[in-house]
Amino acid sequence: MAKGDVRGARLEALRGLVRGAQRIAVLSGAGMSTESGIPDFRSPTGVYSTLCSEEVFDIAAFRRDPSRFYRVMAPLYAAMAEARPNAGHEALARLETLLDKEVCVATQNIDGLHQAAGSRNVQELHGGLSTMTCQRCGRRLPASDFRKSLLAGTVPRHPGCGGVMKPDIVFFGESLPEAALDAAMAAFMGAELALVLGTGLAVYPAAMLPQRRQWGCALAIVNLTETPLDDQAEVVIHARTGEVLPLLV
Ligand code: CNA
Repeated sequence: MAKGDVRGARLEALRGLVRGAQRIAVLSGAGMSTESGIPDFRSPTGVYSTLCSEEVFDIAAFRRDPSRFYRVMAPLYAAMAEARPNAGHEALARLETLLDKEVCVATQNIDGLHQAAGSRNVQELHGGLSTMTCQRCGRRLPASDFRKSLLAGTVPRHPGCGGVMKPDIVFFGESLPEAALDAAMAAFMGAELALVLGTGLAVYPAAMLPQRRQWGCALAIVNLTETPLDDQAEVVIHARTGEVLPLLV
């Protein structure tokens, strides 16, 4: 759908799907937060074009040289520290608070903005940046304790044992948190509508969730660019989530 067509027939179709569904399972990605000032990975202005390659987010590379990860992450940490929920996050939360829908937001995002906007059932499939765990003693601490070091791009170390702190996010090569993945799968299984928001559906197993068409629910996609599931969806809108979602509530 062209940008100027956001208010057209496809929006009406999406409205109809949302209106008719009580249980909605959402898979969201980095595109949800670009309008909050956080770059995504794979867009032309995304992290992979401007900052680094995928390898920086590989767990083996992190263990070999955490300093590279923290150097690259400094501008992203700065962007996330400043970021506030945008109109898309807020509209999604209002599906629950205003329209009384049962919504599960399975997110690949690590920025905490769905929770900040008021979504109640958020499953962080790739963990979150708000806490960090020491790779030596295993203690978990709030990331805010290491703010100075994170913004400076230096390796944060545990104040007691001196071990390297790792953010509680899922690196390539690590497993997804089982409880979050199970809860997300259950939500998609029981949903009447699967809603894909701001993700290129290139990262597995998260991208698998809305593929489960045998679960029998309708599928709608709002993403700026094409996704591999576009031809399976009842409604596809190629536009910004911050523009489309407020028109639904
Ligand atoms: P991705 O592969 O970078 O895809 C993002 C998608 O969003 C692209 O298809 C864009 O076209 C689309 N997009 C960009 N802006 C908008 C917008 N305003 N409205 C609608 N669509 C838009 O990112 P994915 O989420 O698909 O990949 C998963 C990775 C990205 C996860 O491991 C995340 O942890 C990781 N990530 C997260 C954040 C964050 O937490 N905000 C930021 C950057 C990367």
